[in-house]
Amino acid sequence: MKNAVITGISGQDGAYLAQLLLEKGYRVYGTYRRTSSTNFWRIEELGISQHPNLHLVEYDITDLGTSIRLIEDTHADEVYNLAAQSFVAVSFKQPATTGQVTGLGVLNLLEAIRIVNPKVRFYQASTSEMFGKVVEIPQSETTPFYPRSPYAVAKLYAHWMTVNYRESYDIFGVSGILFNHESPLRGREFVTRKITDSFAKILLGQLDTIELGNLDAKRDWGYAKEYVDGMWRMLQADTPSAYVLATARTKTVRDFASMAAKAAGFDLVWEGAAENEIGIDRASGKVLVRVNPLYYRPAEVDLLIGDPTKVREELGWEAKTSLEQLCQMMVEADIRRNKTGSSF
Ligand code: NDP
Ligand code: GDR
Repeated sequence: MKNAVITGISGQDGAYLAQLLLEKGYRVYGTYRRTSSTNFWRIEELGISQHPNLHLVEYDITDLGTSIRLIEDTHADEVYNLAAQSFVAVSFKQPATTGQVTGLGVLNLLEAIRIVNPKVRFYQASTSEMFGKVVEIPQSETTPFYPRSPYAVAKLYAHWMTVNYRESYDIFGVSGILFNHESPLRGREFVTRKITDSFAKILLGQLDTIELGNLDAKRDWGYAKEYVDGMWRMLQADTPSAYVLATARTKTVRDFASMAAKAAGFDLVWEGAAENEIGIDRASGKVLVRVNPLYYRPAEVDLLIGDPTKVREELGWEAKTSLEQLCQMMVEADIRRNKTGSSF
């Protein structure tokens, strides 16, 4: 039985990856942070929180000693590093914390692997945010990086550290450059889930209007459950490398809002421009979406669209779920949860 460590099991990807690895017969050590109240709703919703092969381990990635003990105590074969301060907007408000967790934290794990067992296979959750400002379309493994937030800069440090530990110490370190991936388990602060949760609430009469920021940002959105399979495939490859996971399709935030509105039974018409733009329901004439510049970022990533050719050709991975299907799935889950008051 192989031992896998997943840092950040309380997050979206951690929950789906744990489910996948348990299905594959792994013993899984999932790390969580000590907090004043527990945060296991995702693994509970997936029905794996009591699985006999799932072990929850208290851990903070900013602590080197704990990182060393984590690798020692778990006898890890594979480590999937998903832990991060992952919200771009917050990284502008807490740049130093983001740097310590999302950037330097990864060095702690790499050092722990180097010291305890350099044979451990290591997955680093890199991100399309590292491409940042548009330099090339679509973005692939060879596109130059131009990070546009403290989060993206921290991730780039971690990305290059993973490369450096591979080249310096022969550690099997891979970086998955994953484009945005969403699901009913997405955190509510991210724009897709904010939108699907809000439309569910509007439908149920619990909310009047959604306030959003930049509606023109374009993202390549895929389904998180499929992306964690890509992570696993990267660690089973013959040689370590970096791979882009993406759908090769891009849509604006406005498009996603229209799609989610439709899934909730509304038909949005857009009026006005920039910070005065509103989305009106055609049937009722009510304003359901309003732009609030409060949600604008100091620097924005305007357009992301990935080229997943390498991962398809080398590892046989491709995105299957369409954005329409994903959006429908998220809206339905949020209607169900808000009906019973069990939305997280
Ligand atoms: P989430 O924000 O949902 O999960 C992040 C996880 O990291 C949580 O379990 C969180 O714990 C944990 N964490 C935060 N700080 C620390 C710390 N100091 N020590 C240990 N653990 C910590 O992110 P996702 O699941 O969406 O993403 C997983 C990873 O992939 C992240 O690294 C993210 O940056 C990256 N990524 C995500 C993409 C996406 O579209 N989802 C795309 C590309 C990369 P807690 O619950 O206690 O906060
Ligand atoms: P992102 O995701 O920054 O791409 O990072 P997010 O959903 O936060 O933003 C996507 C785009 O939507 C615009 N936007 C808003 N965003 C939020 N959160 N709230 C709003 O009200 C709003 N209105 C418009 C943003 O400006 C942005 O352009 C996610 C995270 O999961 C990262 O950890 C990961 O690395 C990248 O995806 C790939």
